[in-house]
Amino acid sequence: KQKTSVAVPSVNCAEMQQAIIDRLHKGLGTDKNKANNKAWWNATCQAVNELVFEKLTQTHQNHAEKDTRAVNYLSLEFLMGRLLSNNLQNLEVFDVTQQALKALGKDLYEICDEEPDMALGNGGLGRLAACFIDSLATLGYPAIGYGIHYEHGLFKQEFQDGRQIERPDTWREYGNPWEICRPESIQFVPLYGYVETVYEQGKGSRKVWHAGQKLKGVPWDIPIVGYGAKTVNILRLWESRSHEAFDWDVFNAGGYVDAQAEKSKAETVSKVLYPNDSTDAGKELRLIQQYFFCACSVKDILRRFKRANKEDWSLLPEKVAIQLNDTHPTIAIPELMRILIDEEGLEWPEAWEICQKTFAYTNHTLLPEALEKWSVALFEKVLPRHLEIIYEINSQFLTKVVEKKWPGDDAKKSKLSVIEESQPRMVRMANLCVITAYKVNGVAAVHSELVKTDLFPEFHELFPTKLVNVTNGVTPRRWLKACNPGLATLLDETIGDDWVLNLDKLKGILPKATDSDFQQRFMDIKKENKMVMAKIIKEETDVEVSVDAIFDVQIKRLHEYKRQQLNLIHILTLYKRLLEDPDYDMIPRVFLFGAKAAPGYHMAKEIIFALNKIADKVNNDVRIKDKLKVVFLPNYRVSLAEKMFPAADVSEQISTAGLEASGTGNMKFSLNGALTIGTMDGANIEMAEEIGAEHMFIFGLSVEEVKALKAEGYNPYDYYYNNPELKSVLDWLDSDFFTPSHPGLLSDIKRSLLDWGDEYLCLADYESYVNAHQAIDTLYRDQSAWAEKAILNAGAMGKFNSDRSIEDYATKIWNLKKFPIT
Ligand code: 26V
Repeated sequence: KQKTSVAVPSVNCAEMQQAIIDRLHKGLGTDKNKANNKAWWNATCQAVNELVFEKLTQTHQNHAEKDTRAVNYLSLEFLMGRLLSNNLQNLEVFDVTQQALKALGKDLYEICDEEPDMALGNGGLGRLAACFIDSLATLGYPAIGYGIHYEHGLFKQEFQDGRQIERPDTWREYGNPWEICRPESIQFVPLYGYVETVYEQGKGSRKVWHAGQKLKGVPWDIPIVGYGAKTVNILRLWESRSHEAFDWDVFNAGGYVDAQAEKSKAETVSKVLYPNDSTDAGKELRLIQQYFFCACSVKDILRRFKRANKEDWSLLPEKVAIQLNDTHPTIAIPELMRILIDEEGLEWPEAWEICQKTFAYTNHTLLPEALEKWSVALFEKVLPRHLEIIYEINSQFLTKVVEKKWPGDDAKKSKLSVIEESQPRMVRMANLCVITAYKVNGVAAVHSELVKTDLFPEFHELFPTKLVNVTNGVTPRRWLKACNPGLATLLDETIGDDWVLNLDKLKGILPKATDSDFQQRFMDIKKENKMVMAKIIKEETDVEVSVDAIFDVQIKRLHEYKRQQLNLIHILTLYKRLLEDPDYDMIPRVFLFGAKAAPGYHMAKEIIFALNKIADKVNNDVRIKDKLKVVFLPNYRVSLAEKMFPAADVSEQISTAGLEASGTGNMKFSLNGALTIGTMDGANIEMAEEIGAEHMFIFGLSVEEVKALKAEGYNPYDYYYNNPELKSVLDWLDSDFFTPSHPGLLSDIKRSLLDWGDEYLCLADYESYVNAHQAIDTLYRDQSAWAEKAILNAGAMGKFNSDRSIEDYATKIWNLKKFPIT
């Protein structure tokens, strides 16, 4: 096949060699004989930056000159992972750099492995933001990502005696070659204090917020290189520092030590990313984080706007779209109101109209415990002026909108109010978002429907065009081209290399699904990826696995609704069958897990512990002749994910129907040729539409069936007593079989599935899940039939790329135009 978009590297091999050597000398003060791999990595990054910065300046000048409409993506999380190999790919200089380093006696893959992950996010929501900014740049949309420059990203996970231990992540300990500090764009952020009403003759009154503290926000810019490197956007991350002028007062009053203490308090604001833990809900520092980053970002947006449009505020919604990634940046809404009214002197109606045309909000979860609420008292203390503004927005909404639609209906008012009249009173952030935003979107078709029917039905009645769907997607640059070079090459040869920019082209491999040569090559690539994974497993856990076994993988945050515990009881089922019948006929299976539990989430940590204990026992049991292995890889993160997706045969997407908003790992697996065992939930449903459900292993209750079962009263004991095999594996958890001489250590898992009600219906779906696994075993025996389905899966993934998601946002929500860089 002809190459369709021949990469023209902007540097040749000799130039790249020279650039790297130069950076070793002139950038790092070392040379090729002294440099360790870290230094080589750093020098390579610096050499890449010479290409990036030029394009960054070009993009910036173009956008500024034409004062183009841009989207501002506000997110507390950007789970970027590593940037070197991605930037090399997107600049189309990966091969040249590989050759250059080889000539210098270095291996590019080893050098890439030196890079610490930029783990400034928890999971799905943060990784989605990272895929989105890649797509925005690739498609040539003017966009800025705004976030926090955390000193410590998501904690590092270690296991001690099978239990999760959290250690600080130190990604930036020795600096970060990708970021550029922009002291010329610092911002100041007020906090605490009180609000004064100032009456002026003939002018009525105005509000003055006398802050009790001020923080300084220092921006760090990370260039985001689009594929093909025409557009280079930025991710702007704010770091908090103390505001010297503020501390100086204390200092002059003789409080040198106090001033230093104030300083370190200010610096704690961007110190650490909160793990998504319900125990963190309502923490003062988290609210300050949110406000700090929103205030810096809104001021930065307005500074750019003012430079181009002077004071014509009515133009703001034409020039600026602000996307709120979940409710975490909601405080940007009252902040924009405050600035327009208190600082720029606009009247309320005009400011409110501008806000309503500027903000859009994405909902990422229906779980009630994840819907953000803040106590009114905390708000009053930290952000007194914002609380006043929220009260005013709410009162106008209740009197002008709700009262008009449902006159005299107090129940409706109390349900829709931004203020929950509970003890203590709470501010509901999602309500504020839905009232203000001009569009609200869910992240997969079924999820967006549930947002309309279950989460916000009254809002949907009030604003029938506001709630929309944008199905998630993943970037094929990182999640196929970079992480699976074997498969990428096969695709290049088969369908041409422009699938990277037009993933619908993957359809081109569908006719090859039954071609035995193609099947063979496809499966050979899978085996090579499994060999790489097997080596990592050996290094990390000292467990030996066979690449002839089925690699069955569940990688995602640990949460009961994601049902790693269902996977666990299925593993016990197989183990028991093997112990009872040594000749039990099954294809050897390796169950792989990667998952972090929120530090305060007891049951999640128990599940990790149980899986580790079961792994110890299973992996060392000679009786089962290596037919079963269980491996829990520690410290699951983006860079490990990049090795696991390409090596998977089976993808576990087994959430209780209705609870996984979308999932994005499901897409990455299928794109890399794994078959899915999954429920009809989130994006699995749309994947089944694209692939054909008969090419997946769909099991379990549907959303409607879950609702019906819960309504009629679910009793897990019904399943326990009716299924002897299920009963025996659950009872096993009470013994000391997995924790010798310590019986009962795994009992909480059994209790949660029986006595505590099995909220996530594991037992209801157990039998159907076990049968689906049996079907996997059967299919795998026919390698050609398996290969055919794997190819049909990968070939059907065109829809699930983040370029399509971004085009949907651009047309359905942002009204954004591409901007060709000249
Ligand atoms: C909640 C909290 C609460 C307190 C502190 C920090 C924190 C951080 C995050 C969250 C909520 C996370 C919601 C989330 O990640 N949702 C996931 O979003 C993915 C992208 O849309 C989607 O694929 C997953 O299905 C969904 O669970």
